Amino acid sequence: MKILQEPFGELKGQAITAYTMVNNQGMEVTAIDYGCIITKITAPDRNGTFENVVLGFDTVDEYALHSPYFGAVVGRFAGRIAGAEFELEGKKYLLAKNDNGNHLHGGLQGFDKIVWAAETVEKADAVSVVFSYLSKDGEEGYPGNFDLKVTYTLTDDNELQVSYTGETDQTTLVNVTNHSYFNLSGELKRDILNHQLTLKSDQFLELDPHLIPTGEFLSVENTAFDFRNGRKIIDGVQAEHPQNILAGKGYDHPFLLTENQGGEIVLEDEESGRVLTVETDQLAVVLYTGSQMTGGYSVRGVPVRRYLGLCLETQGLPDSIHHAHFPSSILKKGETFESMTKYRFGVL
Ligand code: FUC
Repeated sequence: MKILQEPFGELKGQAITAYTMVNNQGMEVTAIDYGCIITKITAPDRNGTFENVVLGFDTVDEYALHSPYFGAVVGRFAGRIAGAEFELEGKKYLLAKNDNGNHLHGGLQGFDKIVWAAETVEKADAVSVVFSYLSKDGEEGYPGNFDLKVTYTLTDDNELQVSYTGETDQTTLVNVTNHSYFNLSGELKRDILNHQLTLKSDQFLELDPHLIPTGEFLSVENTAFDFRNGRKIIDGVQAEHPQNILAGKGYDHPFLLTENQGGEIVLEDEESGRVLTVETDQLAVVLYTGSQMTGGYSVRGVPVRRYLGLCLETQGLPDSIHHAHFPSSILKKGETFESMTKYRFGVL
């Protein structure tokens, strides 16, 4: 197994580097130090043909210009915070209103838009790239110096492990995830409408028209949100459920996971035979079916359109700070934030 390093252009005079982890099966994962963005993942289809299964660009300029968080680590707080403000230990904090008067994915210059320090680790059965960043007290309005490490590890079982470890010197909010858009057809040959998803989840969060949680947990029973026995993404696009319609015909919802690290998220593409199994220690996964991707640019020659990829954002609950009954996303001084998600690529 090995890691290749290559220049990936410059952004505002800063050199960007691409790290490609390669395992003995021939699988490759490329990540850049700008936004910890995963630009490419090659995975075998049922005939053993390796093709790229995520949306990404080959130049950093395209990321800076167009990217709806393709492959990036989002934070300090992934998802939305209503009104772009919150109170913590009696103090009010104001954040960027970058989404309909609300705060989204860490603000104007979130973790997806900064250059991280990188280190590589090579072992016999796994290779890793460790990205680190110190988000200063007050950056994007958040309190506390928050030190975060993101480790991408590729194993010889075609598994990509993403782990996060963070510490703060003041009470703050933390919710981080990876925002990869998957498309298992290979090289974006088809959209994701016929991808089959299985989720161990009985409940999802109700959203208001600006995609802010109302505070209600809805049952998946008898809706297109019931993925417990597997269903195609197209079901939610065609569904009359007001929550599917409000998400731009599809899904943009946090699902509460009933199990962790037990095959809780499985995405399949019948035609290529590819299967992605996602396992996490996080309590929820946001399923976003790319309904806001209206286009005007291309991804490696493929015009961007809705449903070209889907995100499986493992994380805590959005806007948790405004809902006392949601599990907290508060991190205090002396505590360590830890999170791990594994993406295993196999075949049917
Ligand atoms: C997802 C969604 C959002 C948004 C963004 C690009 O996480 O929850 O609605 O459009 O990504």
